Amino acid sequence: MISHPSALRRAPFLAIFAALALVLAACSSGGDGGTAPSGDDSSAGGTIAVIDGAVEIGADDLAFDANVIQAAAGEAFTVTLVNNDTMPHNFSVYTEQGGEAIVVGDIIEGGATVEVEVPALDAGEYFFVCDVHPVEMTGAVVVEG
Ligand SMILES: [Cu+2]
Repeated sequence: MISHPSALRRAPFLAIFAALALVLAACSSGGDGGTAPSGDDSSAGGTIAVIDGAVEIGADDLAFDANVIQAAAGEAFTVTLVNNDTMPHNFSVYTEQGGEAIVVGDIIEGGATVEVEVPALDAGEYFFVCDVHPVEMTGAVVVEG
């Protein structure tokens, strides 16, 4: 009779822990499920492709209007940055975030446009960024070929 009450008292705690574990598992699996389909980041900026050696990207509201640029391996291309914002922006490509600069574009004021020549790249994924806003304005150059 002495041990039974303590066992009964412990049971609800175990049930709570089990419930918490289930909730945590549900949350984390929900998070994973959220990242998997976001492979097509069309809602978060979208994908644009280099066509005939050129691609245009806009900047507005502290954001690029695309976060993936698709390009062909071994072919240089021109990125036209159209600054629709009131803030200055530029367009640069690095080997990776914090990596070596491949090209650093001129910083232009709102309303201006600049062309940035990106040299031919090997297949792989590169990092593009506005150097003025390296936290908010980033994306990937995906080179295939
Ligand atoms: Cu910027």
